[in-house]
Amino acid sequence: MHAPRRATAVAATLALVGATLGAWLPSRALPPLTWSSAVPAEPGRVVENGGDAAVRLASSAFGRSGMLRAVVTDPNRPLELPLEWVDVNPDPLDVAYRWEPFAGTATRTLAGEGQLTHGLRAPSDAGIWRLRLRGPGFTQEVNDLAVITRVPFSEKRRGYLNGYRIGTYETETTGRYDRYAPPAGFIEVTPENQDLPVSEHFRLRNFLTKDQFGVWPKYLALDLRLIDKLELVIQELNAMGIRAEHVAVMSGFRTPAYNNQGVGEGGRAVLSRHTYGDAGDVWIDNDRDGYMDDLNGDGRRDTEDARVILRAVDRIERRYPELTGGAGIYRDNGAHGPFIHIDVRGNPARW
Ligand SMILES: [Ca+2]
Ligand SMILES: [Ca+2]
Repeated sequence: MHAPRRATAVAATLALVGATLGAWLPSRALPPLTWSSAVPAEPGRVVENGGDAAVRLASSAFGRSGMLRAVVTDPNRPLELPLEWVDVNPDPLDVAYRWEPFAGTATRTLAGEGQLTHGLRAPSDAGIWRLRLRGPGFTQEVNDLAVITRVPFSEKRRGYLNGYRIGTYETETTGRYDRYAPPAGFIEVTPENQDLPVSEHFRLRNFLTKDQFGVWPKYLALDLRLIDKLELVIQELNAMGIRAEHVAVMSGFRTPAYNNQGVGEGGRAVLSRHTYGDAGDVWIDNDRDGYMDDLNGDGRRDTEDARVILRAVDRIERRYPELTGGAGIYRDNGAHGPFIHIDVRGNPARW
């Protein structure tokens, strides 16, 4: 009898909090708290994880594909995570949060904590983190999604970041703010975190530049919209009746230093989307033999199979225009098999 009235009261409180905070925070700084009040309150419990959770992430946290397992942001930035309360008991006014480092992340300082009502703020250090919430009668770690904070671009000196060679972006001194501006930061990849899943099918190390094999840590620009798009392509292929379980990534992020080695001779562009971490050269490789699979079932493994992937890309871009980008098909050249380049540059391009 009382539940509906209580839910209304909570919604009203939240609206009030939102209005108050809106006066001094950027409008996008508030975590979009949403409530599902179906489950009755159960006071006094300690929740670690699993089905007894007090709070969960709404499906929008996992991308269009629902398959993302990480978000990438920068230290100290306001962070939106769509938290969804599974009951009306924890009043967000009383919920505190802190960041728990994992996957080898070392904390040099207190990395950030606060009250949820002030909005989430990303950890003050670069690394890999989990959100931990504590309220009256419960504590809970949000394990479904890793929060990755980047090392600021400004820490790159003379083409190197912490001993790792990155090179120079052509646009570093031009003051560009569009999609060809240098990335704001790089993900630090270590032996301990290289296997971190960024989505159901992909890990950090899949997108590293293929050089400096003995140098650690490595650095990576990675736009998770690319990962979301690749996951959607996998889903779309399976919906088309084409089995797609494993995607081989021949080339993901390419540092400008590495990319520029191929400018001219192999037709690489100076402002390649690979240097921004939003492009992948991939093929479907369910049998993991390092070569494109026969997707169209004609007994051959060639560019026609890459065209099958392109059809899935076209369908995804029609459905999600915000993931629009380039797609280009490349043939076997002896050094590599056929593959497709996919990116999320924002405008359609085909070659
Ligand atoms: Ca294969
Ligand atoms: Ca074929």
